[in-house]
Amino acid sequence: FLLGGVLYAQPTVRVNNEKTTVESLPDLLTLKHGEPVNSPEVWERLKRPELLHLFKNEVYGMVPDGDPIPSSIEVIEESDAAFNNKAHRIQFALDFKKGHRNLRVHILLYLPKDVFNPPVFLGYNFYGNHTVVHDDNVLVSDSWVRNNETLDVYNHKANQKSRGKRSYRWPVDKILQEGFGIATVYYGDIDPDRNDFTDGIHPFFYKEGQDEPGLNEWGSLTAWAWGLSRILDCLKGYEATADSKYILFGHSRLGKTVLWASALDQRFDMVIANNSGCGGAALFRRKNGETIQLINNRFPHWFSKSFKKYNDKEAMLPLDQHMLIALNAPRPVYIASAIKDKWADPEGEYLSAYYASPVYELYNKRGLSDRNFPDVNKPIHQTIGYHVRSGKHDVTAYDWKQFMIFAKGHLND
Ligand code: GTR
Repeated sequence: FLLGGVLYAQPTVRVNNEKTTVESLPDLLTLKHGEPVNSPEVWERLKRPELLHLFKNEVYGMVPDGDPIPSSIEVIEESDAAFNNKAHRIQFALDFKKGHRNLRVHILLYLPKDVFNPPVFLGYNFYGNHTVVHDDNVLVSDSWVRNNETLDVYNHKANQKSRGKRSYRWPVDKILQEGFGIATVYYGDIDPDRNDFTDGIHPFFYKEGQDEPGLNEWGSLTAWAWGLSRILDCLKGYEATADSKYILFGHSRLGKTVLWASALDQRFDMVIANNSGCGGAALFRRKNGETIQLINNRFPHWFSKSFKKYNDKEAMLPLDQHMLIALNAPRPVYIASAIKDKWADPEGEYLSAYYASPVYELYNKRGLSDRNFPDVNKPIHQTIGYHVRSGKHDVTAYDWKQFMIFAKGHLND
């Protein structure tokens, strides 16, 4: 079909070489009663809420209604001598309180010294803020952590030994040199990544007698997404970052999280999802690599309970992940894949971004215009950006180089 002068291939997806099935993707530019979505106004007023409702009810689950959870924010450590005197380091404690419950979230923020209100990359990390940098002043979280021999994590407790062990994924020095700030939080501070709904943020929202989320209430992905918005509240309330642009970044399960977080909260200016795969950028209907059934069985706590009814029933879904990407329009979104990361279905990640493009066209922004999967290490930097790099599931220097080029190129979009 033709839209804004660009020819889009029919939204059909072919999968699995031999036993190829072809199923139609639900159409982004048709309302549920059949009327066309032909302007940003109709998209925003009608289609966007319709899709948000579906993702909340059928996939990730919604945040329960109720009064806001009382919280407080405090700077508990800061220095202007970080990174050889080139950066400010600020550590916040964001505390949630209800009855005798208390949840402490540590936010680590670095800002380049010579830039006021710089654009800030914001992303969760997997093993604690202290693993991200070689900086002895970074506080170690008390939250439950997944055991990991290479990171010296045993008994689910973070400790000094893993300082800097994930720094290869976080080129903080380079990010600061390029004029960006960077904020990171251990995702388990918001909700430990295990199938247990008695810990983390969920219990703060329980009604009397409730001890787990209801059918269409939030799993961990929505909890982490919600957490990013609370972290944003905090950074926006801090003078040195109050007017910053925010670029959400997440890898893998945290790539899924950031796409959903920025769909929910349009205050995020840009989003980068790295190797986000099933439940992130990849189209469910391709059933290539990780599938709904596989992900729900291995990680029963990530999505809402209502999502389980789609196990091995992808065709029944009233949505697919091109719609999640489109919920970010017209803000810049970057999808990154790795060619050996078959589990995340690189081509499914690309096609999802491609099929989200018509919504960007409504705003006269350029999405992806070629249905063919691009060559390896040939990035595309339109308002929807994409690359598939060589190598495996990971975050590399190549990825960050592209993210920074993309972010700089689109800061004033
Ligand atoms: C895998 C999971 C993926 C991805 C990844 C990660 O085990 O199947 O969906 O989220 O973990 O987060 O590292």
